Amino acid sequence: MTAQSQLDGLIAQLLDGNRRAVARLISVVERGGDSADKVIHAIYPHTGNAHLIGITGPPGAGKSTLVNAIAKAFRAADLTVAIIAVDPTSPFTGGALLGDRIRMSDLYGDKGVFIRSMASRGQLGGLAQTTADAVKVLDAGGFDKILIETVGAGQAEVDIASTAHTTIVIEAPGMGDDIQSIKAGILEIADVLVVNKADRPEARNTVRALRNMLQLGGRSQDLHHGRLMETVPVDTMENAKWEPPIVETVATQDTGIDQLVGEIGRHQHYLQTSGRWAVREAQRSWREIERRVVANVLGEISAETRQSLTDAVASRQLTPAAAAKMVLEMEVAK
Ligand SMILES: Nc1nc2c(ncn2[C@@H]2O[C@H](COP(=O)(O)OP(=O)(O)OP(=O)(O)O)[C@@H](O)[C@H]2O)c(=O)[nH]1
Ligand SMILES: [Mg+2]
Repeated sequence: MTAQSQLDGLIAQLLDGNRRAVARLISVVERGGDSADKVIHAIYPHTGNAHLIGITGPPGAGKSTLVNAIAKAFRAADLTVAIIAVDPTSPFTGGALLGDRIRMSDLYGDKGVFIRSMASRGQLGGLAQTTADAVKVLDAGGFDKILIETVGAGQAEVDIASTAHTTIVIEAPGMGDDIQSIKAGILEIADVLVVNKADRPEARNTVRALRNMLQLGGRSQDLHHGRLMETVPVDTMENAKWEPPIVETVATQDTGIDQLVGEIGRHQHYLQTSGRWAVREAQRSWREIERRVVANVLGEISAETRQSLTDAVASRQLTPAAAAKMVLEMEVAK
């Protein structure tokens, strides 16, 4: 059997709901290259049905425990669930996240659940791209809900979270100064805020800090170029507005999970009824085009060329614009 017909067979099985095909095709897209492109090309028309849910927050906040609890709640509602645990800080898969797998073990053996760990292995386009491709495989595989867990570690988690329709930002009390631990930028991507470990007394402070930050940030959402959007009719404003709720949970005891799952459902409903679902799809599409353009152009540049251009710009011998032009000309000359 040729590699091509083997791939075709796997793709047919995937679209038929075969779980083994899911795992094998994720490995193919993880490796990248022509086979990955072929897979994505074949499955792309079959994607766009899953609800993608990003879960991010600082290390140890309880993301995996919460993902486990959310997945169980979806399963109870007879929805199929895929979980991708992404660790941008680790170059390895498996090892670092093994703990997660064990914690999620009560979901093992359930054919309606698929769990996969991913780490950054220097892929072209980066982990965000690999994750987006794995999500496509899962989407085409027919999973209703795709949960993407990413540890909060700089820009990476913002990228990966923005792959989702609904982004859940988890905080936990006692992780240093409450406000300091909540990074700027993270609140902007949050559709639902969770204060986990609500069994701890300090959780009250975390909730209060988040509420204050939301109120401060919330006002600017009504501003456009610094002016209030008075021209927008009130009913449209109401429709277009989503106030991120703050949900308190004790993931280890399944406390607050019903409310959290309710808010996730409410957000999905909001996206669909306000027209925002299409807006997010468009944003996601453009971000991916952009990411691929950059990866395609820069991926071919050698480390030496990169270094010499960087040095020339840093030492003011070349402007950033001139360097960019040279990179693009190298691309055209290929
Ligand atoms: N007291 C308390 N402990 C919790 C709660 N949720 C999770 N934990 C514990 O917190 C620790 C970290 O939980 P994880 O679910 O692994 O956290 P995580 O955010 O996935 O961690 P990383 O993936 O390593 O960043 C574990 O020991 C959990 O049992 C909670 O609601 N209350
Ligand atoms: Mg985890």
